[in-house]
Amino acid sequence: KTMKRISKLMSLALRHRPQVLGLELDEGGWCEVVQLVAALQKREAAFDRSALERVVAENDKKRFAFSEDGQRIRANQGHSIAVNLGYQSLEPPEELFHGTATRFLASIREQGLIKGQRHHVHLSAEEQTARQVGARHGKLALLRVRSGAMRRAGHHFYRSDNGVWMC
Ligand code: HQG
Repeated sequence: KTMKRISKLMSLALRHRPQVLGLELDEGGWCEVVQLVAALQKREAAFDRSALERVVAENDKKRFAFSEDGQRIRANQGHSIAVNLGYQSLEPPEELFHGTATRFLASIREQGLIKGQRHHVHLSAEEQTARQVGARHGKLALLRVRSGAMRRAGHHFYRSDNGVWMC
C-alpha cells in the first residue's frame, strides 16, 4: 500500500509536477536518484535506495526506469511537462487500440483523438490494456486506430520503454 502511494507520488513528480518533491528534471526527464530518495524519505522515514529499486521493479506497468549507470531515474511515458525522452519514430503495427469513455466519442469524432495535457495520444498493441485505460474514464469505448495507414500517410509513432505506443 505504501509502495502504491509512493509510486503515485513519483508519477506526479516525474511526469507533471517535480516541485511537489522539490526535484529538478533535466531535458531528458531524468532526476538524480539521491535527490529523489532524500525527498521521499521526508514522506516515508524508512525509504531508501533499495526501496526505490523495489518500487521500480514491481511497478505493474514498468512506469519508471533507471539510467544505465543507475544514478538517475525517470518516468518512461505520460509526461505533461516539456521533456524530450529521445524515443525514435518507428513502424507501428497495422492496428493499435485506444480505450476511452463513451461520453467522449462525439467530441473525438469531431476533433479526432487529441493529446490534451500529454505529449502524445497513448495507444496500445493489446486490446486488454486499452480496455483498462478506457474504463478508468467511465463507460468503455474501444477504438481501433489504423496506425499502419496513418504511418503511410506520414504520421510518426513512438513506443516507450514500457511498451506504450504514442502518436
Ligand atoms: C480523451 C495511463 C474528448 C482520451 C494509460 C482519454 C495511458 C478526447 C482522455 C496513459 C479527445 C485523456 C494515458 C477528444 C482524446 N475529445 N476527449 N477529441 N481525444 N480524448 O488520461 O489515454 O497508468 O490523458 O480518449 O495506461 O486515458 O498513467 O489519456 O480518455 O498510457 O502509466 O481524453 O495513462 O498510463 O485522458 O491515458 P488521459 P489516456 P499510467
